[in-house]
Amino acid sequence: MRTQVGIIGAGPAGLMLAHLLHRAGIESVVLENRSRDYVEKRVRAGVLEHPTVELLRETGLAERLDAQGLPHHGFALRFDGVDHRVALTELTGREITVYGQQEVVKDLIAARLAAGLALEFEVTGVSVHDLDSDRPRIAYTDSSGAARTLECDIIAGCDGFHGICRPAVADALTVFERVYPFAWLGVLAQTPPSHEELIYCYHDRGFALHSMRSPEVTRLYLQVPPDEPIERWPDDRIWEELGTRLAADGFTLTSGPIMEKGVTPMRSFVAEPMRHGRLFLAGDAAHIVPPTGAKGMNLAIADVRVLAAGAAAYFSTGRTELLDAYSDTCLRRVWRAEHFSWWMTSMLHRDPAGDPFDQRLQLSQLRYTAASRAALTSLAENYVGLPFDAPS
Ligand code: RFL
Ligand code: PHB
Repeated sequence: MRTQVGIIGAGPAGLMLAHLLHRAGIESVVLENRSRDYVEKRVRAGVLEHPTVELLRETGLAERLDAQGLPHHGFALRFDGVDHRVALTELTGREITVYGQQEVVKDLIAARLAAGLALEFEVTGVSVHDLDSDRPRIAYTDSSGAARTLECDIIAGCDGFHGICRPAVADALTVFERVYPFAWLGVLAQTPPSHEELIYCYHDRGFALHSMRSPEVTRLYLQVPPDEPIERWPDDRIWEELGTRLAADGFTLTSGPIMEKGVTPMRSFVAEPMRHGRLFLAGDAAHIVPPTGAKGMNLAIADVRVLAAGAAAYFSTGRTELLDAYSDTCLRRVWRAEHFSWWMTSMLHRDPAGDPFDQRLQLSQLRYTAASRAALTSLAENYVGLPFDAPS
């Protein structure tokens, strides 16, 4: 079997890359080790940056997004029980859209299958070979148990943080990493949001976040210790803790049945360069941000936009300049998002070591951010997403 671009992973990065390549007339095969049902139900990100939404619109993927996505023009920073609004649209002229990552994934899968293009689920034993040659190969076993080899011009490693692509070239990469002394417990609840906007809340007992998926479904997070067993958090305890941390004058938290809950570790991670030979890493395969800045999925989409443009230039003219610049181009945006996510995380979470000096710095930063139009504008322009081609 042969294709131009072999794509490993059907998350936002792999599926969006396949979509952009198809629009540029480039053939690809997407290989995913999970089932379609699993990938479509995996609850993750919920905030789309302005440039992400524009790209989905420009490439014909926004029909459901425009009908069901929730445009947000601001969010609240809550501390000392008081809200300080970050007026995103007033400050930047742009907005974010709340639309679940799995909805984006569903839209991308539907578009790919409707066009009759190659997307294989439940493959196993994926490995990459001959990355330094001009005929790199992917070996795998398909869902019927047959051993396959896919010969490619380029391989895209879009297989997330726990995939096989980055480890396959680990010797050639430099890794930058920070692990935080806390995690997020996330819940999805069948209950209307308690506030029309997101609330990022700093509290003595730890960070809390009020978000949503629809007018009927609320998404909430609590800072918890790393590796916290979920069994320690029966639903009643979750609602009680959320109620305590999110308490504010005139605010009532509406509870309801919890449909899903899980604990996510927090990490900052970048592997450089994002390319080795004919293997290009994109999305979480190359970098991770803590979720506080809502950047992970948006970065994955930004990477594959750069990769698709490079591939289009290469396949139409044989020129490699854009592909050669892929890693440097992506890393500029990646490090901006790394800084922003680290900054939001550091400002809003309670360090379990509880250093009083750090806590006073945090409160000072929160007060200054909430009171200064310059600081608010900086936060807002990073949050809504810097333009793809902005210098950074
Ligand atoms: P994904 O989504 O992990 O997709 C990788 C795909 O590769 C498959 N795979 C393999 N396939 C074949 N062979 C193998 N050997 C394979 N190994 C793995 C996997 O099954 C999977 O389908 O990576 P991608 O595409 O780079 O997308 C990245 C995003 O998923 C991620 O950055 C975001 O979810 C992060 N994130 C958020 N991002 C945002 O932009 N906004 C948010 O509000 C936001 N909130 C979050 C988040 C992530 C969270 N968790 C659970 C990690 C909130 C949370 C709680
Ligand atoms: C979410 O709705 O899942 C969400 C929102 C904002 C974040 C992270 C996650 O910063």
